Amino acid sequence: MTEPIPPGTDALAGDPEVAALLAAELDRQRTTVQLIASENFTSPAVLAASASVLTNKYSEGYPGRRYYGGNVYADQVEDLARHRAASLFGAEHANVQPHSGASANLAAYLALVEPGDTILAMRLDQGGHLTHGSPVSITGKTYRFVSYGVTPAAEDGSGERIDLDHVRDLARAERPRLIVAGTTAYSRIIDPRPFREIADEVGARFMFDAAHPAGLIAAGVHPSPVGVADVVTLTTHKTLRGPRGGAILCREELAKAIDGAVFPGLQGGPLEHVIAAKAVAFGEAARPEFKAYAGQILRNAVALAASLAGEGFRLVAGGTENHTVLVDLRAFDPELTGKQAQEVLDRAGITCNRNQIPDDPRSPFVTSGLRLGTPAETTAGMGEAEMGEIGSLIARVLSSRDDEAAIAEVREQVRTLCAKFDPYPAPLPGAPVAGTLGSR
Ligand code: DSN
Repeated sequence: MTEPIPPGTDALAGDPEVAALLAAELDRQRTTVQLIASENFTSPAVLAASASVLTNKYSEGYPGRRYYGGNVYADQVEDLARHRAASLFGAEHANVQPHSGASANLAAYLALVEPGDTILAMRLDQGGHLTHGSPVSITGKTYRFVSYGVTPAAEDGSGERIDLDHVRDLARAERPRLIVAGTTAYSRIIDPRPFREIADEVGARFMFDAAHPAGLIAAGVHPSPVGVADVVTLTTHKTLRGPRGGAILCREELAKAIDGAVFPGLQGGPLEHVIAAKAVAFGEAARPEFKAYAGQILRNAVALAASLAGEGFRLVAGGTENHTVLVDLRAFDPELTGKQAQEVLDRAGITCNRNQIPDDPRSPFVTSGLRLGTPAETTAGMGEAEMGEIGSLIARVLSSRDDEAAIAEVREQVRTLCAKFDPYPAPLPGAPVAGTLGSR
């Protein structure tokens, strides 16, 4: 029989190789700046739930209708998670089993359309997602996607907004069965209502992929698509600050189709330990502090955008209204690719990802842009002043990318900054001993 592991013990002492890697990753997260727009620092409570004994349990089916015995507590955990999700977002029904945002999107398609049907969604290089019909995704191979994009760039920053005229024209011409709104690299608010009107006009269903703004929506700082769209898919680990995973919200009339699409349509056993962590995150997001947190995410994004613009970077869509800043590197340095920028920033302790900008002449692997986001460092306690400093550090690194001394100097400045904003100042339950592999 295995002994229960008390919180706070070094549970991985018997596996020093994995323990050292996890300690090094914890150290990386604490000593470098995290600007990946789709990442966050979960609470210790979320970490504890996702590292719980529910990982041992098979629970195929849904609460009260499982294919395995012993689900008395798994049922209660999943019920709690789906009730909290529905209440947080004001939805009639929630499915909390999708393993990821991609699984949630696939399940929604499975529930709403047939293979070969036409779906209208945003193109990847315009800010959409792989699961919005990219030819390399199973979505693009299974359904007939037609893509919309953004308006042309404008000098005054008023361009690069979702082109609703194009959405309407395409919908009228192509008569899709489903219209998808939602993005992974778009820095402006997405109003779900015009999409609803267009969908109604052409007799299509409307799905909103809220993977990125889910936390902003929960906090009321982004318009809610719940009750406007037929189905809302989301991830729990981005602005929502929960464990890695997905969820789907819908009206009661679609509940059976959505549930059946997730299981048995697409997935087998749900990850009940992750569902427990989702329940914790939904509970945390319902608190007043979360609303304040979400407001700070937005203010920090505006401050980061202003700092970067002041350093000579062109911002896609002229700035930001959400957690994301999309940078077109070409005005700063026409030779600098997103890939080079990401790599040199990594060496300076600034973590972000390269991203295509609308109509990018470079490939998705190289790109001309960087995507930055503020959810993680806002969790760590950074504010507008720190965002200003980070914008200047980014400019310094990118303008001295062959100067190792300058990069090392920024690395030290980043280390000093991060020491003041530690996302995990207290020891984590069961955390391995830090430092075994040394610091980056
Ligand atoms: N990987 C997610 C993101 O970074 O936005 C999308 O799948």
